[in-house]
Amino acid sequence: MPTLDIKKENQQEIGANQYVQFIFEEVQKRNPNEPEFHQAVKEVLHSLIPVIEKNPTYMKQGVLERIVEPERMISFRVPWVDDSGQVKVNRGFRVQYNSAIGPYKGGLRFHPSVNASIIKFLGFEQIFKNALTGQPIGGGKGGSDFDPKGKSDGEIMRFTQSFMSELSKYIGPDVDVPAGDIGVGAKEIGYLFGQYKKIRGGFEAGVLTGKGIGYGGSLARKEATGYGTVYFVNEMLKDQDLTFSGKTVVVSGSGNVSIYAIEKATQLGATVVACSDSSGYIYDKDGIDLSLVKQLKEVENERISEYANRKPSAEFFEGCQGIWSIPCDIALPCATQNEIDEISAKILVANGVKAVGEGANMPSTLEAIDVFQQNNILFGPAKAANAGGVSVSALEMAQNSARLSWTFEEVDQKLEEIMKTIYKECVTAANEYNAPNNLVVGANIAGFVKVADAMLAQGVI
Ligand code: NDP
Ligand code: 2IT
Repeated sequence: MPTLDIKKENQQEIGANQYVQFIFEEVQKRNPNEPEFHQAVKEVLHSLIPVIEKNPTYMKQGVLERIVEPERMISFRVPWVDDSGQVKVNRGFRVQYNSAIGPYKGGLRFHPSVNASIIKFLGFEQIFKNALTGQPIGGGKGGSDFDPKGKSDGEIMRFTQSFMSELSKYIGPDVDVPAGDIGVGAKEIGYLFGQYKKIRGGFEAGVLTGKGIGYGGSLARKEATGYGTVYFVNEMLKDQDLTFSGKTVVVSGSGNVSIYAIEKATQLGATVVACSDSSGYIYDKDGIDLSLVKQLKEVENERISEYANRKPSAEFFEGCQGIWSIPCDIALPCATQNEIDEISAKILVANGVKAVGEGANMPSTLEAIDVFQQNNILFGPAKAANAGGVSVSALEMAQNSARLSWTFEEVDQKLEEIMKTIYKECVTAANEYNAPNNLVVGANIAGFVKVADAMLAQGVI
C-alpha cells in the first residue's frame, strides 16, 4: 500500500476529513468494480470523521487502513454433481474480516448474485453490527453463487457438503463461526454441520449457529432477526410516544427475517398489509395471514403469488419495487440490498411513512437514507436494527460452550434487552458526536469505537 505509507509520514498535517477521503479513494482503487463494498465503506467512513477529529490516535495507528482490509479472504472451487450426473462448479467465499473482539462470526449466503463485492460489504457491516451486540464476536461472512432455486434436496445436500469440505479447513468454534443468510436456512445448516462433524470426527457444536434445536440449536434463533428488528423499531417509536399498535406496516421479502418481523409486528398490534419475494408482492387489505405465508414458504416452497390464489382479499403484483408505493406508517425492508432507492424513499415519505427499520443488510441506498433523514423519518440502520439474529447466534454459542439450553422466553427476553441496549448506545453515540436522531452515525460510531479500541490494544497485527 505505497501511497498510504507516504501519507503516513505527513499524517500530522492531514485532517480527519482528508484522512477519511484518502482511505475511501484507496478502497475504491484497490477493490475495483465492487460497488456494494464501496457503498458500505463510504457510509461508515463518513460517519467516523468526528471520531477521528476527537481521537487522532486512530489515524496515527492506521486503524482505518487496517479495518477496511480483510484479515483474510478465501475463495474456492465448489464442484458437485447434479441429479442428471452433470458436473457443476460454483465459487465459494469466506471473508474473515476482523477478529479484534472475538472469533469471526457471520452468515453464509447462497444466491446467484454472490461475488466478492457482496461478501465484502456484508463482512464489513458485520464487524460493526457484531460489536454493537455487546457480545465477543468478530466480523465475517461467506457464501456462494450457487442458486438453491429449483434444486432437489439431493443437489442442495451434495453442493453443501462440497462447500463445507473446503470451508472446514478455515473455521472452528474459536476461529470462525458461520450461520445462515439468504438461501441458507435450517436445512442447509444441518447438511453443513453434518459434513463438518464427519470431517473433524468430533461434535463441535459451536462451529455453526442456527442449528436445529435437537442438535445444539438455540430456541428463538429462527425468530431472532425479525423479532429483533421490531424490538428496535419499537424503541425508536417509543422515544416519539408512538407504538406499533394500530399502525399499517409493509414488510418486503417472505423469508426468515420477514416472516418473524411480520409475526412480532402483528403481536404488537400492527396490521401488516404486504410482503414479497423476488418475483413480486402481495397486498392484503385485511392484513397478512401469516400462517398461510409460513405454509407457502416454510412448508411448500411456493412463490408468494400463490398467496393471492388462496386468499381472495389479496392481490399479487409483479416486480419488487412497487411494494414501496403502498401507503404505510412503518416500512421494514427485509429482503435484500438496495431494495429501496431514492424514488421509492420519496414515495414512502409522500405517503406518510413515520419509521423505517432495516431488517435486511443495506436495503436502502445512500440516496434513500438521505431522503429519510432530510424528512425526519425515524430510520433504524441495518447494522443496529437487524443485529438480533447474530446476537442470538452468540447466545447459541454461549449455550453450546456451557452445554445447556435456555427456554424460548429466556432467550427472547435477552434478545429484547440486547436490542434496547443497542438502541440506547446508538442514541448516546449520535448525541455525543452532535448528530442527534441520526442512528446511522450513532451505530457506525458505537460499533467502530469498540473494535478500534481493541485493535489499538492489540498492536499492529
Ligand atoms: P431468506 O433466504 O430466508 O429470504 C430472503 C427473501 O428475500 C425471500 O423472500 C427472497 O425471495 C427475497 N429476496 C432475496 N433476494 C432478492 C432479490 N435480489 N430481490 C428481491 N427479493 C429478494 O433470507 P433471510 O430472510 O435470512 O435474509 C433476508 C435479509 O436479511 C438479507 O439481507 C440478509 O442478509 C439479512 N439478514 C439475515 C439474518 C438472518 O439471521 N437470517 C440476520 C441479519 C440480516 P426469493 O425467495 O424469491 O428469492
Ligand atoms: O447478517 C447477519 O447478521 C446474519 N446473516 C446472521 C449472522 C449470524 O452469525 O448469525
